[in-house]
Amino acid sequence: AFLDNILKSQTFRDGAVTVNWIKNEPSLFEFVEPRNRANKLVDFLGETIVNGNPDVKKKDPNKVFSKPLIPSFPKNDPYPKGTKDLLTELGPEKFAEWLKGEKKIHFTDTTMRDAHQSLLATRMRTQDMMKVAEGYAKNHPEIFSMEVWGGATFDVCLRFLKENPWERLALLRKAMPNVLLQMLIRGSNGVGYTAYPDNLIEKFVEQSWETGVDVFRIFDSLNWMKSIAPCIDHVRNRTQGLAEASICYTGDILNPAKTKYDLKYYVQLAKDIENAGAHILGVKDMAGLLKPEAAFELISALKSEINIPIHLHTHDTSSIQAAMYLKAIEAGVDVVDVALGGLSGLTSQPNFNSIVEMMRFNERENSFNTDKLAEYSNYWETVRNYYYPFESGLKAGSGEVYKHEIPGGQYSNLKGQAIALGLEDKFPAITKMYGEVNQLFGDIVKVTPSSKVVGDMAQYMISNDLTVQDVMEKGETISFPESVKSFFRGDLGQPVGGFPKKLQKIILKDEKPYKERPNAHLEPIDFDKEFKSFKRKFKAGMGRELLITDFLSYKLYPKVFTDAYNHHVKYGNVMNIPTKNFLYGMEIGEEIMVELDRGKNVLISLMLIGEPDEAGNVSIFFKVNGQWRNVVVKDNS
Ligand code: 3PY
Ligand code: ZN
Repeated sequence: AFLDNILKSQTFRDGAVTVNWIKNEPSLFEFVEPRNRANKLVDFLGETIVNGNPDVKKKDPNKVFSKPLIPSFPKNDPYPKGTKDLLTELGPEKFAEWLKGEKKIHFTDTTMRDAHQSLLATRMRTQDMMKVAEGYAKNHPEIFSMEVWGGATFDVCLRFLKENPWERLALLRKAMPNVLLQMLIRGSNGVGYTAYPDNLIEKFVEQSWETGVDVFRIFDSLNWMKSIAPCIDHVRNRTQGLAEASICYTGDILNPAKTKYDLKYYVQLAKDIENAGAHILGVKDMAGLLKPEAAFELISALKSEINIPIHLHTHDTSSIQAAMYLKAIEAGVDVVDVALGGLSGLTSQPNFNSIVEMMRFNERENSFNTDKLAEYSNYWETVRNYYYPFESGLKAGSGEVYKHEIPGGQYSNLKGQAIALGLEDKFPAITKMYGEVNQLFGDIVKVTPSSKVVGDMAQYMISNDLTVQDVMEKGETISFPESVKSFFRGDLGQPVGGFPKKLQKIILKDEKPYKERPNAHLEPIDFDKEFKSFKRKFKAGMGRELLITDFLSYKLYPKVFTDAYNHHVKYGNVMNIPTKNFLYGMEIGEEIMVELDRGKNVLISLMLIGEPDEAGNVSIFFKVNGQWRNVVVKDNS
């Protein structure tokens, strides 16, 4: 269209072209095309080229990327049978029995959820997963499950990646129809940081199943059965999936001085979980505190006391968790969580590739094609480069984790925050304070969202130069962080052994705490009425009908959803822009292909970038499917 305008221009035809001609003839830039989806993408790219992606705080101009190699797979072959087929055939009860009867050790691959949540601040984009999803499911149908959803991914998808988490799930389901897909759900807190009405969680579970989740790993951040049990019911009543309810492991059962969370405590909790109807027991070692010998004792005791299969999760923050798995496997655990090499280790899960090798010739060996697994590990290692701004900077495992007990996902976040704030030297002080705050709070279970409360308090105390003694002695004069007040009010439920009374009074001042389920204070959602008004409020902007899943996103994260919606109205669906360009814009001469719709691609090349004018506006020239397109972006620097 730009070239057409040039050819049509009288000035051009008269041969009166001067250096300023292009600048002085705005009609050259008037294109007749409607503002279609391709144009919106170009607007997004223009904005990113000039002002950067707002989520990328520090860009390395010298960074070079290599192209990830996608492992080959038998494209035209049907999917080999996997665990999803077995679940469909047997139903959840019989499936759990089958699993319990299996001799070989089974593996859950967390690469697409917890691994990048714990190493790359959850920023992995759908596109990078989709490039390998079908091939992985065809090459490795022996996998027990793929953890692909829930935890922090829901929030981050919408907030930072401007993707629809439900779309991610649906796409992965389609690409991996033969193996179980797994999610992490925080009991009554859903995929959020606070309790939601029961009927919202129920609808969320139902829609997650409808869209593709098979295994629901349910936990509560205080191990509170009153938050876990209703969620088990939702899975049993609304889905044909598996309720994997979890105990969150903290402390050290081998330490006789630590009596709060001892073996008896965990066995009782496991029994409560089994009695509440769970199909599988999860043991969620979110901070990687479970030591090898302790794992042997714990798993042995659980195996003899309960009848459902056991699925073990850990983080390799200490760097010795492969040893722990070996002992747990010896004691009879049924499934362990691992991440592909390139995204494993440190605050992520132990290395899948190596654990498979560790088990070779063991009586519980589960053999995988390790050459293929290595290709996938290499793929993720290369893809990981694109996400370098989100790396935590952690270089080695840490034995300190047994002191501060910070969960894997939170550890890398706190470290990243400290570096970003120039407080790297204060990081040891923050982690130490985290441990002290935990004791001050009565030694609580720490996992999202209770871990966030402890982290908020520790950071608050370090930045305000407060000691535990200051809090206890001068607490009336301190205005505590909102999350801390909310926790002591009872909004996250009741901790094991209750709240420390004196501290609770100091923090809440005149406010009254409560002991019922937080949901008792929340109005149920009137779906008919509210969904209708939601559709009126957000009509027309998505270019498609609004769905109940959109409504759920909105109810869980109203502001985040609204921002993502506005982004969508302005820029369209940015999910298919290649990650390099989504995060860093384009270089002159670069040509990219973006899928608009299934099979409908648009070819975008960046031709030139003008100098900013006096008002700071920059003209950027693209070719979109061979047609010139110009966007003007205000440089905000
Ligand atoms: C989450 O809740 O996101 C977690 O990964 C907890 O470990
Ligand atoms: Zn985890």
